[in-house]
Amino acid sequence: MRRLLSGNEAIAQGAWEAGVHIGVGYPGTPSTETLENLSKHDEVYCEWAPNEKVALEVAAGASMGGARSLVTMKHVGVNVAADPLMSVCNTGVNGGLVVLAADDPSMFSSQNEQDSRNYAAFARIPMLEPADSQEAFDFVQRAFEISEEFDCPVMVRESMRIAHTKTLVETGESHNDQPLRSFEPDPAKYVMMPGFARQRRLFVNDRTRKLVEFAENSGLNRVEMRDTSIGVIASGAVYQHVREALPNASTYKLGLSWPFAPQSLRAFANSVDKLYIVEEACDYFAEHIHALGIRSDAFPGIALPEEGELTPALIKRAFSIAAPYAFTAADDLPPRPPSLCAGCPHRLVFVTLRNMKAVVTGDIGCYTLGATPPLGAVHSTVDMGASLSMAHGMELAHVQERTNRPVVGVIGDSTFAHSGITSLLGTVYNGGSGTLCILDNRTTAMTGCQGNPCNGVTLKEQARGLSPLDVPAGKPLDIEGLCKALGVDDVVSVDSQDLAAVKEALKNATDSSDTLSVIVFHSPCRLIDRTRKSAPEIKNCRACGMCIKLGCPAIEKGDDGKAYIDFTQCVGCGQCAQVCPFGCIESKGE
Ligand SMILES: Cc1ncc(C[n+]2csc(CCOP(=O)(O)OP(=O)(O)O)c2C)c(N)n1
Repeated sequence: MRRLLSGNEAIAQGAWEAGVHIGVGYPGTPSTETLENLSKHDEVYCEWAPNEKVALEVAAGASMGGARSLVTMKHVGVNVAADPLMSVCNTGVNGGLVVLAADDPSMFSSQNEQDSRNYAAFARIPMLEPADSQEAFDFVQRAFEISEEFDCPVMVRESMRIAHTKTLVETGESHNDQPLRSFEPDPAKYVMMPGFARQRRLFVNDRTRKLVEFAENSGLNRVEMRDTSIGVIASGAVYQHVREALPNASTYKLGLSWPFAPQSLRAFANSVDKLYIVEEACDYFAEHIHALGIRSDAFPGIALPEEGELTPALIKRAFSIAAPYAFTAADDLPPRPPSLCAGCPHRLVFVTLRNMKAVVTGDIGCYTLGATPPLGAVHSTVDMGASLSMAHGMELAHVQERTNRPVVGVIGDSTFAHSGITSLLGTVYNGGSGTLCILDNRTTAMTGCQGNPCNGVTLKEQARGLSPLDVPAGKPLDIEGLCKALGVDDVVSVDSQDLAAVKEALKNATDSSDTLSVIVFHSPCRLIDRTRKSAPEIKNCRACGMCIKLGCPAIEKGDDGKAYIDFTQCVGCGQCAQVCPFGCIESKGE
């Protein structure tokens, strides 16, 4: 059947047709929809893990037990999963184990730009890199076969352009009902203590030699000879851009980004006059191909940028071909910086922290937007879970005493479950004090409102239509109970839509600077709780600007300096009525 599928949909379809038994991952753009699509199939058990390390370990266990397993994550998730990855590449697999790493060149939705291909070379496991949805579908099936044939996990790498672009795919019709492989205990293979690990290291070296032989004839790389004056090596979406920019050039399209096939690369290099390597945001191919003794030529035109996504226009410029258009936004478009949604339950916490002049170590989620004007309340965002441990580090550097500003760590519920728990434990263990805020909006909002341990809704339940608001009582994590169990004495719960309560809780916590306080702010994300109240009315506005400083997209400042409500965006949350010092904003209630 021919279908129009995104790369993520195609990977889910391919995995299903390959008879995958288990899908596990942690959400992260651009990988998220893969597992969401796979979870719709009754034959496949899927779950969100609290983080990528756990996801990979669950998949590794399932694979060891004989199940074909797919584990999905975004590129930074591979950092979190790197510890098990580097050892599972030694143990090898039983059922096929495929790791999807979704990269985000240009950082459309990420805190850094890194290339997961380096991980495949580092771990010495094959990496397949599709250039369209058909290949995404085909390659994931090949990946399971290669994993089982060579006894190793296999990575599939997609960039955002492949993950989210829809192209035609010839799919099969049916789930391949793979039997579970039998499980035989094998400590020498799976118990990685030094004596066994050394033996497995030899196995990995031997496997690497076999994989290089395989690379030469796998059919995953494709040589396309056209005009031999120019030869280009490229992969993934960049290959498509090369075809568009240089339709007559010969191409060596890498579908297997590790290991390389030295003989066929050399043969291609020798068959063209000039050899160019075109890749985005890193020199991965160049470094490896040059290391094989294959030289490439410098671009005749303007060098390719060292960061960000490539486009056909940029590639044309590198070859001194006039590019008729460039994908840049027109200069006269009004800027539209990201902001928290109207009614977002995170907003009043940041307004209060800003007004208190707190030093805030932030984290990754919608609430990172607490850093943007007019809130401007967040001073760091590094990686998931860092807020709490960095607040402890600030304490060790005596920032509060030296600046006379309270230091506050702020983390979301999903991020707390991901890696905040151990950070908090570290602070408790080492006798730290300070103030930590957990913003529980009942969901993993940033990546599309997935379930997580704090709301308790599972991926399979969500696939059946359950909302994070409908979870049966008792199943969600008791965040306050957990914090107390970790040893935090001062734990309070606050409604984050109640400004007076938010202020009081933050004042109490930061006043007692020698105590460790955790404030758990509760109120559901507006994307899962869609109830709207009538927009409030503004009467006799004095143009003080206090409500404008909320940064709510539903409030505008008119030319007269007064505030106006955009009724199409307002959800009637009442936050603006609470900050108006003159009582000019009247909530209309239900
Ligand atoms: C290691 C890692 N995995 C995944 C992501 C993608 N990601 C960004 S924010 C986020 C979760 C945010 O959820 P939560 O902490 O509940 O905050 P909310 O967005 O709901 O405010 C995720 C999964 C990431 N940035 N880093």
